Amino acid sequence: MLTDKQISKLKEILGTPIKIAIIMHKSPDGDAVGSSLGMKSYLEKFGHKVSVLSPNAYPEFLKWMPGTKSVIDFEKTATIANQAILKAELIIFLDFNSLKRIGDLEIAVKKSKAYRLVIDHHPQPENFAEYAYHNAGASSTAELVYDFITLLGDNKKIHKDIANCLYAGIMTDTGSFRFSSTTAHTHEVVAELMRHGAETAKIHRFIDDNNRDIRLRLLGYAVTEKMKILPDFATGFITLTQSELKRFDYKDGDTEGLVNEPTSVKGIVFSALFTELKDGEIKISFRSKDNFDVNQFARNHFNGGGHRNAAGGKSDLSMDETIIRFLTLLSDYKKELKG
Ligand SMILES: [Mn+2]
Repeated sequence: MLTDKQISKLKEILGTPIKIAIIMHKSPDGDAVGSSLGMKSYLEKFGHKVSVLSPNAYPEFLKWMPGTKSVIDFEKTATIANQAILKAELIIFLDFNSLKRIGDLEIAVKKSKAYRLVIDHHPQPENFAEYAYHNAGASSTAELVYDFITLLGDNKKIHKDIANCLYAGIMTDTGSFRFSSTTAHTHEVVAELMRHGAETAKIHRFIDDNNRDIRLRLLGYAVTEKMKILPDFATGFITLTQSELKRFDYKDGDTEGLVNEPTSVKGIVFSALFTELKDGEIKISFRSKDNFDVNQFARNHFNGGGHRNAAGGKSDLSMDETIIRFLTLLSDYKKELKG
């Protein structure tokens, strides 16, 4: 959390127009993009020159957000991205807590002499910014960006564009207010965002009802043909190989939310989605209910991390080997899973 002294200093830094770089994590999700573009709209009200940087592309269903066209994709334009970082007087890191999550953008960040502010809600933060507004109990980074703007005394400056972006971040990170991370405060923030013009029904439509039909067929295939339910371990999982993804014309973001499906089966508390990337690496998403800690599970066994009930990891083994390893681990965790 920020001390009063730090808040005054941040107000002083932001007191005159400066150059600011906002950095999102790799494969940014709704919270990362919503927080970043909401923050950009807010800061631009004060005449700051704000660049938003992403390590790689982000899904089509988030491209309705105001400011989306200005996002600099490091994978496409590395030089422009690096220049934006080196010119910045303040770098803001949103929705991650380890520089590992920004790939090679880290190189320019390490060279930069700028002030650094991180706003995030992931557990076990690394210490890489002198200003850290961190709360692992927050539903989303977007909720924290709202709190941060309030902390600076600028609540009244929130307008429709900011409200829409922050609402999208909160809504996507809470699974539309279903996950246990959703608090009374989350709903209070959302109420405030609505008062400031957030167009909630429209945003749900943009995000939820924006499928290509082939995407829906991929999800149907994954659930019908590929989902395994293991009642003895209160676990469900889905695997998708490259050739299966290709068959359904896979685009970034197409499997968003799929990992939640097994947890909708009665009695299932742990779910995993294994996706084979183009380079053969297996990307894994984990979800859980109640006390089963997937952040710890991902950290311990799959080189990843995240939140207690939502985390990610990876495996360099083949898909089959990865699944054998996963099933072996399930036996070790049987007591916890069934407890
Ligand atoms: Mn988040």
